Amino acid sequence: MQYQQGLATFPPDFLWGASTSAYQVEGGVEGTGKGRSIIDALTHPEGMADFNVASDHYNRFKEDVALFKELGLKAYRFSIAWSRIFPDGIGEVNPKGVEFYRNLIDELVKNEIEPIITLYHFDLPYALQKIGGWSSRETISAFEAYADFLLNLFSSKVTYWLTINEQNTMILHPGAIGTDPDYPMISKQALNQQSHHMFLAQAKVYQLIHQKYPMCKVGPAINTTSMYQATSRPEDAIAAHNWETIRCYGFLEVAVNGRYHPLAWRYMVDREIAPIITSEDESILQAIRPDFIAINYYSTATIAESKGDSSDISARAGDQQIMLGEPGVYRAADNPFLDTTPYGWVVDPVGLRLTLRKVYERYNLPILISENGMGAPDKLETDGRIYDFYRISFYHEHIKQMQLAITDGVKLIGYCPWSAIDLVSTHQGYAKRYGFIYVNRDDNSLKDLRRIKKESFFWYQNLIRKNGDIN
Ligand code: BGP
Repeated sequence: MQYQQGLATFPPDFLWGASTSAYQVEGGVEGTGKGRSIIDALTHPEGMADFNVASDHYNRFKEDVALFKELGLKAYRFSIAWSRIFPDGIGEVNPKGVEFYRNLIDELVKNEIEPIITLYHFDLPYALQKIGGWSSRETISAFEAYADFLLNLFSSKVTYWLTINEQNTMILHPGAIGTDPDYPMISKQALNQQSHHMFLAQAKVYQLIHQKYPMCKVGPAINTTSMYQATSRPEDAIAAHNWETIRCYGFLEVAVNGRYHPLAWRYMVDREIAPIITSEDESILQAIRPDFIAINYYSTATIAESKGDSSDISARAGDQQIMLGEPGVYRAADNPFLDTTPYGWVVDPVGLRLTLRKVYERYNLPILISENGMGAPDKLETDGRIYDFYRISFYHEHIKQMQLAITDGVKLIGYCPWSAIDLVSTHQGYAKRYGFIYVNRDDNSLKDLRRIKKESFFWYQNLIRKNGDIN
């Protein structure tokens, strides 16, 4: 739709922010009282950064927050490392961990940056994994106790709480991110059972927040996108709808409305991979809705009808954004109208507008974009600068589409691009950078970990100053 009366402007309290996650940015793994997480147990290919030092944010958070302030951030979305608080996932507390997050939050508040906390971003405590991880219902109560502990400490300073980052990525692509030590030996039914337990844990935290901490707001953070049909053949449209439902709305529907999406459920039952659900579970899921929805949006995908055999599975390497196909469900296709990043992720700003419309019309809840960004092998030039104009153009186009989505009627409350500062990618090392702030290290050497503002830093700073007035 084209608008005759001009575009809506971003609301005055719009949360211009940026994101990170604990294990990808903090470091501080040894000598800090932190327990091991499943991420600490991963092995890394030779020559690729591990997460031990990451961007050393654990030791340099004050300097980083000062840079966030200079950038003009109104919000900073970060995650708390569960095993930094409870080294064993439950029970004894690590006081140094509490102190670290208390200091970080105080520093943010002092600088008038709204802290947005993700409770759990891929890094389950290893001690819980040893007793079954998300396959065990014990993890549900451990998560609730962990959330209660943090809310008790920080609810007066932190309004926005995200429960679980990208549950759909953990369930559908556990191999890519390394979030399930049993993969590939784990069945799809077991993964869906884990997912069900995550939904329950999340619903318990919604309830906890609404009953005990009513000044706070809570929401899920699902990786959400739109699937295009490869041609106007109706069969392609069905395939695109199949995969969009199974990958995105199958998760959002439970997280928001507390019910399994009928198509996603049928897909699981047919393949004998559905979770076991009790009637008590159903009432827990249905008891309460979140206050807002956070979405992580990077790319769209294009989908054709399945041929029903193994030729549906693409030979390329898949990950959370690169679809592979599934016989009887969908086949991945290329989109001749869209470019990709150097890492093969489709760049589609208009798809963001479409996705925002779809999420809002379905759920009628405020939306926070909790991730969106472009991974690229940025280069520090001899003049000491990083000319990431491709990232500026990526953000420019996406923000234009956000403004259109707001004009369409979507209630968008904030934008937290990935990432505030360079950090370690989930599975592609340090060369794949996302930050507004460059960190002087690479996969093979920690160098001096110096912080350097990229061109995109100055661009975003100016954009925030003008409250997103892009034209
Ligand atoms: C999301 C994750 C993030 C982040 C981002 C970029 O799926 O929530 O943790 O890393 O993707 O992905 P990557 O690091 O794989 O490039």
